[in-house]
Amino acid sequence: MNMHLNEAKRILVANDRGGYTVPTDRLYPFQWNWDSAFVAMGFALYDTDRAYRELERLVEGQWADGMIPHIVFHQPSDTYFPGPDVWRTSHMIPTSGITQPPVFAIALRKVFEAAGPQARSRTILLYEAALKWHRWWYSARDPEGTGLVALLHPWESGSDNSPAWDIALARVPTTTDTPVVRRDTGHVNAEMRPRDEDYSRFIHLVDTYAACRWNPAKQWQKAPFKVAEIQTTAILLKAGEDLEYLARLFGRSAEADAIAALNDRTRRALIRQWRPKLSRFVSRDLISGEDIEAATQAGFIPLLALDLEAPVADALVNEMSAWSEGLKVAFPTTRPGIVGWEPKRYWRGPAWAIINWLLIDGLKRNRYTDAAEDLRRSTIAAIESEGFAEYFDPVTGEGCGGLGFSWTAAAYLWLIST
Ligand code: 9WN
Repeated sequence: MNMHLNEAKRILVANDRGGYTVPTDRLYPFQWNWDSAFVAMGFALYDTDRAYRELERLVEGQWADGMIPHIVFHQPSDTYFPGPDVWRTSHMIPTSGITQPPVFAIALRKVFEAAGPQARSRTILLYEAALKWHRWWYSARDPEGTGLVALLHPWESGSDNSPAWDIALARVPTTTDTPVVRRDTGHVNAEMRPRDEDYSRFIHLVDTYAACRWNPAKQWQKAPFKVAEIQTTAILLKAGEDLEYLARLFGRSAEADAIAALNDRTRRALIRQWRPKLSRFVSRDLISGEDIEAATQAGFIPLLALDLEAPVADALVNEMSAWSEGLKVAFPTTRPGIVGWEPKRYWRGPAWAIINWLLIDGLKRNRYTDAAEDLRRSTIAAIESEGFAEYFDPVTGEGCGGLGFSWTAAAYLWLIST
């Protein structure tokens, strides 16, 4: 018996708080949106009932307008900042006021495929929640119908302090109405975390949107940070494909056609973000109107949702191998060696098992099976030697951030079974 597999399952049990899984104890004591989607896919491999519970508990936080928030505060805890008092939202169960990458429908399809037809009615309820959320994405975050969805807060990307935000975030003032009382640096080394200045800007944005009473149209008007983002859009498109698949399976043909039309528009928009001179895709800063050229992992995530033409795919995959050369663990979230690259600081360089998960799926979709296999093996090796860390220093392989991490455990379960 693989002892790492037992350990992965043990972590998911230890982080269970009653049908939902916290990312890790103390550092993240609530339910996080995309963490739970990855965790549900992990559970789908051996306990489909628990996988459904994970998604159902997340949906308890869904707002009337369709948004599924990035944090659901099921129970109080004083080990995390910012808590519900900072968010000032009005949902019955306290939640944050922003969202996170929509991995949910990707997970739902996988969970349903594992559970089989007897889980149909349970799946339909979650399908409806996902459909409502996808509609929210397009109406609230792409009101002009471009096909690319925008983020109004770096936390919405899940890649909080990525160099991709450096220029756009620098415009956001560091003044806050709410005192910034960080708790994260009491749990992990401050050098692995975003800086104080980033936190002031993160909270300035929360204050700004709370003053809009979280109304999407007002936020869109007032937002000092607005990025049409390719990682999120690619995830939304892949999730949209899975949603369309479920809609057809459940005989919801009008809904399936509507989703397909949104997917088509997004597919065309995403392809337009390819930049041959960079050999990757780019996001757009909607305030300056400029491309965001920072060299981050997001530029490769469209592999997940697009069937690329051979010259584009070859260039993209060659660029990925150039970034990975000489590293102990791929894939780095920032290109090694460039200004701004910090191999231990959160989203500014480290490798993350869940990003690798998306990239492996994308490489396979585009038939780069050897590259996918290399990444799969190196991720497994990192976890087996360092444990279920939040992320890994790509140069030394060292496990960093929080330990006993749920999505790393879920990713491991998936990596060894695929
Ligand atoms: C803010 C829980 C979350 C992940 C994010 C990761 C980190 C939170 C934080 O932890 O973000 O949402 O406080 O740093 O960046 O991707 O979902 O694991």
